[in-house]
Amino acid sequence: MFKQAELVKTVFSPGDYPPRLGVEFSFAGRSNVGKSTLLNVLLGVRIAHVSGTPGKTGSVNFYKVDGRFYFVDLPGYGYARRSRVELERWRVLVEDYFAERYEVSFPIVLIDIRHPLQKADITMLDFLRARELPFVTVLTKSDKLSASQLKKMLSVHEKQVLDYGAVAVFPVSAISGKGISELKREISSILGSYSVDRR
Ligand SMILES: Nc1nc2c(ncn2[C@@H]2O[C@H](COP(=O)(O)OP(=O)(O)O)[C@@H](O)[C@H]2O)c(=O)[nH]1
Ligand SMILES: [Mg+2]
Repeated sequence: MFKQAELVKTVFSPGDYPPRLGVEFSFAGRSNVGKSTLLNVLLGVRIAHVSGTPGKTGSVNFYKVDGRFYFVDLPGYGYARRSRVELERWRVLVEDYFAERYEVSFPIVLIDIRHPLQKADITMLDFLRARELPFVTVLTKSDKLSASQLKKMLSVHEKQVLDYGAVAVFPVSAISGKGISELKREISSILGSYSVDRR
């Protein structure tokens, strides 16, 4: 479905963005939630760096997909051992990104399905709700739960994120591939229906 991808820009400072292409999908989540892994699975290539050590990437990475839209990899949040200065850098960069790309950015928020919402998840969800930004939620690592736990956590998360403004929720596993084609279909459908005048 997504055939070709290239990293076109790694942004460390506010304002330094590539030209708009129309809609872009901005992936957000706590560090270690599985963001790089999901990007690689969606794109079918090992393009995003999967890290054993959380909290490494402090940049906004723009992947151009099939020459026509971006997947934007936002810096991960919630890494406990991050300094105040780094946290502030994160906030400034992410706030600037959404201020600059408000009209074109469609957030995809990743949450680890195994755990209830963490403080950092809630900060991100509050941020999106305050800006009235609709978003898609991806619940990662579904392979780590039993069928009954999965059902329970899915309903817990669904209830909360729909309240925050999620338009759809997808439990996925990068290991089994479960939920990936449904997520791809959602992304394609947003691409198809998107108009810059929407907001
Ligand atoms: N079991 C399982 N592990 C996953 C899944 N997605 C990611 N991981 C693992 O979680 C860890 C963090 O993944 P990474 O993609 O680097 O997370 P990021 O920090 O959010 O970019 C790695 O060890 C991945 O192999 C998944 O769906 N299932
Ligand atoms: Mg990563």
